[in-house]
Amino acid sequence: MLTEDIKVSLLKDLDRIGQADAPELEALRVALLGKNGSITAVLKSLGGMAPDARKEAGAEVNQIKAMITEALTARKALLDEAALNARLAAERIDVTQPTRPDIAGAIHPISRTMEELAAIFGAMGFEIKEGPDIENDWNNFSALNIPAHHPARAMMDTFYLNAGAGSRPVLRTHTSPVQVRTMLAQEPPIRIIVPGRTFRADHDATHSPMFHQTEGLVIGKNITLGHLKGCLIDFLRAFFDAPDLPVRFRASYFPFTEPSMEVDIGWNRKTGEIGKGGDWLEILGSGMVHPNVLANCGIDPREYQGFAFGVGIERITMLKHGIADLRLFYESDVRWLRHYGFSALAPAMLHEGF
Ligand code: 2U9
Repeated sequence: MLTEDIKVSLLKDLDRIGQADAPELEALRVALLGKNGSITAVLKSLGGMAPDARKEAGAEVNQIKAMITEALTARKALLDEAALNARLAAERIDVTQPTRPDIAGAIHPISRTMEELAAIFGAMGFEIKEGPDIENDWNNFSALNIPAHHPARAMMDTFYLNAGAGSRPVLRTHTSPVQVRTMLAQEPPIRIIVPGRTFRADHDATHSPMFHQTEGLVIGKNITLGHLKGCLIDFLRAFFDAPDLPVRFRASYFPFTEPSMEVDIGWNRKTGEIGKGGDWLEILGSGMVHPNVLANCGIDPREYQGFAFGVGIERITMLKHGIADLRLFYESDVRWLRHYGFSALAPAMLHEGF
């Protein structure tokens, strides 16, 4: 049998539990049920009792332990609920407050153009893929039919990173490595666009060491130059919001496509107006994916073919919005951004036109 002293003390503790705040409650739990707690001590002391006394005392102490446990749990639930209610009251926000237009942010024109491309190509069934800025030599060059000493490597003014023996990581010079990764990872049909940051060691009014591209890749059976032309004409007319925009395809050379074509649009050289004026302006590069590139990426060129294209985001953004100097994009001048930026509340949506 438990001594009256112990019972009275435990019943007092029960009372204290009912009044405790959170830290006191935890202290009481430890003092009673913890490893060195008083109930734990009484339970341990049962071992030294005679069998009959142990049975009686055991029943009593277990009953008290159950009462204490229940009281601790109930008090904790009550305190938790009160704490939550206090937080909900304190953190209440007034959703009826008007917005503050003077400090509203704006979507950067580069982001806006990439969103517009996503909307246009999304409507044509393209998926959007992204990949790392730091690439290995194979993904950035070799897989794309640009071998070790090919002049295209020098042409691209590559930033090389220091690394251990054997490997030589690069800042990707185009987003093409993402297309390589995609072809290695999934079976055709493939229809993707790849927006992202790219890097070349070049810096003047029309070149930045960091710039943005969106490249596209379509791989399937019986994909032809006709698909390439239709797709790019539709893209350019939607992007420049000019249904009759003249588009011209001109033979060119890239190591990763064959045949390759540069794409020009009609404009007025004097006024900068796009769509009329009789002059031609080079706007993007494209071509049918070279069979070597398909084979390098695990796709049988006798079974599949496809087309690819690349567009410089800064360039088409400057043309569309009459931005004169590339460097303005990166100056983070909020006055400039307020003027050229776009509302976050009016995202790029194709059906409204851009
Ligand atoms: C794979 C196969 C083919 C991507 C292509 C171009 C043509 C092109 C330039 C446009 C302006 C780069 O930013 S820019 O200077 N790009 O002219 N890009 S075809 O061809 C690929 C890519 C990946 C696997």
